[in-house]
Amino acid sequence: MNLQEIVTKKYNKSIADCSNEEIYYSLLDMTKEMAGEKENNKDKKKLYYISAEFLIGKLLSNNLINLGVYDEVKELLAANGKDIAAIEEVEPEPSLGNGGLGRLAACFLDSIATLGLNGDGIGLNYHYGLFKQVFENNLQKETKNPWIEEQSWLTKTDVTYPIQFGGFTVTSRLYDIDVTGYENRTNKLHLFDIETVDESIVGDGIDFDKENIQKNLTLFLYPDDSDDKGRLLRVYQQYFMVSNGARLMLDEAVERGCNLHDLADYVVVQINDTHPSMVIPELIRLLMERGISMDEAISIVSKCCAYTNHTILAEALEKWPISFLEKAVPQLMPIIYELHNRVAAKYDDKSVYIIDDEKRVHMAHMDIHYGFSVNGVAYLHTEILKDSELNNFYKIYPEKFNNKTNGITFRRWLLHCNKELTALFEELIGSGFKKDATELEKLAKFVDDDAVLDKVLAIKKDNKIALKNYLKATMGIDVDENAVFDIQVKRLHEYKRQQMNALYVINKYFEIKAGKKPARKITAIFGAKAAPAYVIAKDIIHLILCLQQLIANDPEVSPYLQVVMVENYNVTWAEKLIPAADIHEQISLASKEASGTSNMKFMLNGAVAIGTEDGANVEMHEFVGDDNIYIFGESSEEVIEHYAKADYVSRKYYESDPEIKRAIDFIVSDELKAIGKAENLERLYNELLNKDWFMTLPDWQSYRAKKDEMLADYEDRKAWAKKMLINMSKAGFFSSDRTIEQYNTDIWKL
Ligand code: 26Q
Repeated sequence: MNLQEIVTKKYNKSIADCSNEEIYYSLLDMTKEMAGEKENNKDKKKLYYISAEFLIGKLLSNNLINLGVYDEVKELLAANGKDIAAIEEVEPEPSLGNGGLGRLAACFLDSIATLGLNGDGIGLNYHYGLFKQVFENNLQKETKNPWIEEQSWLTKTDVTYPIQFGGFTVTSRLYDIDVTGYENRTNKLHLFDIETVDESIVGDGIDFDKENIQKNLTLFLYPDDSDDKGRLLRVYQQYFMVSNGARLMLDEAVERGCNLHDLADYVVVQINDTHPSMVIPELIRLLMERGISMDEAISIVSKCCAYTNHTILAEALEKWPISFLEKAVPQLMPIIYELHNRVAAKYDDKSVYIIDDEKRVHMAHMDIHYGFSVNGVAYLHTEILKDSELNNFYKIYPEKFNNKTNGITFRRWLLHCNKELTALFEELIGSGFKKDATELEKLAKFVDDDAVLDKVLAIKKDNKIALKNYLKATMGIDVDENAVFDIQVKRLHEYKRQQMNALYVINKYFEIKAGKKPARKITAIFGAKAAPAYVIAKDIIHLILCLQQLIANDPEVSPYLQVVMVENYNVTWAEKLIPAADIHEQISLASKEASGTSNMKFMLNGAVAIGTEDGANVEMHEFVGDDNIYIFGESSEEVIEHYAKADYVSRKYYESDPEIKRAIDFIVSDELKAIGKAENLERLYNELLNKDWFMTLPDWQSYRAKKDEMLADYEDRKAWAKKMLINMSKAGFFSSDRTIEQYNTDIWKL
């Protein structure tokens, strides 16, 4: 049915008479119907990308683009007096992920379908996505973030499984979301749920009874931290996900003719960090239940499972106490003991054991021993895994280790979010880049074409104006499109060093006060959620919000400097912010950011990076050369050495550098305390002065100098436009289509 037919059937109205909501629900039906017609799941071998997070974002426009009907729908709506952008606003964002890892999973599903590969996602149907962030008195508050309405992208299936936990059993229910490929097949995102979840146990905030598993199992996506009760619930969630996933894989394989002994010819499982690692013992258990010996089951599963590591932060490597697993999933423990014993019998080195002396199960160790592939997510990250973090494993299994540098889907991060730039590319190099992103290299031949450079600058300006209007409409904030938009958006974490950017702002504030005015107004834009229990991260947000208020109210400074922290940064915000950026901040402490993916999105949209040699920045730097990216700071080797020697003392930098001292002292100044809370500001001040675990101060002067150089270069508009064009022309490598092709060639072999 076409849109008019659906609208007539559903509401018995004309399109013109419908509300935006009615149009949205009708488009939802239309899209689902079109996606369903493209379904195509006949190949023998199938990939399951299993992940606790899929940060899919709004789906309407993306699906319309992928199904090839976006322009048609937009024109039809316009002819009936409707604006597609207003209809997009109606869709709630499914925020089923924390950040990079979850968004990566969503980009990968898009590319898997676009490349026509037989691969589905498996995850959980969280009723509340990542908490909604609200600012109150310059502090972050968290509220629940529902996204499931009466009509949504979810399709209820008749697949249900009994899932056993220690002492009780729950009944699952599978819901599917269509994953439309760009002009190709439709795959599925399988999200498991239980019917007894009770949304009424949550008040306005995000607190709830963590012990009633029947009522809370899939209620919330975990923000990346929690107390012990929360951690136990997380184990229940993880097992629920993998047990359902494993049953689905086996059932589907059998349906395709598999006899289970040859499972590895039918199934490959990509384990997205350690959150789904229990899929390994669960698959073994289920195979044994179906009559296969333990030896053989272990051997089969080891040929099916591949593991991706997304972090080297020690605190993020999951280690579950045996007591948790005994309580939640006792049936897995005999298998985990057996997997451990086989390792212990073979190797003396306790650092590669699955169970440690403190009776904790190291999930990553299980993945590495009993999976056939281990990959990092950028060149540098994989090298660090091999050389240090996982070196003891690399020595045992060199052949398992491989790199898969992350990528992003250009459908969402160019075609959808930057239509004007997409149109310019098409005019210049044709539309081949939509299917083969490396064709963007053809843009390089226009670096000396003034007319093209002018167009690139004009499009950037238009996008800045669009962001200006959106900021005004949503937050009541005025920005000036002639300012340089310097943007840092990502989760708030000390290693990502938003605090360093804030110290730059403070220093600029002092310079302006002293009469040293920048050539052009600088608008420093931040967007970040802090984990609810991450105290220092919340203090950094507080500092940024206090600076925003202080500077806005200072007529001496505000013509030259502005701070904007957007509330509730999410995928929807990213789609507005990234096309409008002049400068993007990728300033993590070298060695700590596994890859980063916003760096790729900004690059593709013609922003220029200031960054450390970290994560995928290293590869970006190689592609664009020294003149088109601003690199500063200590190298990952130097940083790793500081940690090894434990020789970093932040106070030394504070005492020997008057600029640093002035900036840090300002955090606890009377001016800021008059706006903010002394307790938070003092805690942050003390942290920087006495600890600074992520080494902000040693990199600060080189950061300041590099950013000043960058801002000066920005004034040569033509030279800057060239940098933009070169960045865009080199972004093709960072398409997730390339990443997925590499996963398939090296790991999945579909
Ligand atoms: C841990 C324990 C309990 C609950 C939650 C978690 C948890 C949740 C999310 C731990 C980690 C995450 C997310 C990690 C993540 O997003 N990592 C990022 O992955 C990106 C994709 O590979 C990289 O680009 C980033 O560099 C990396 O930080």
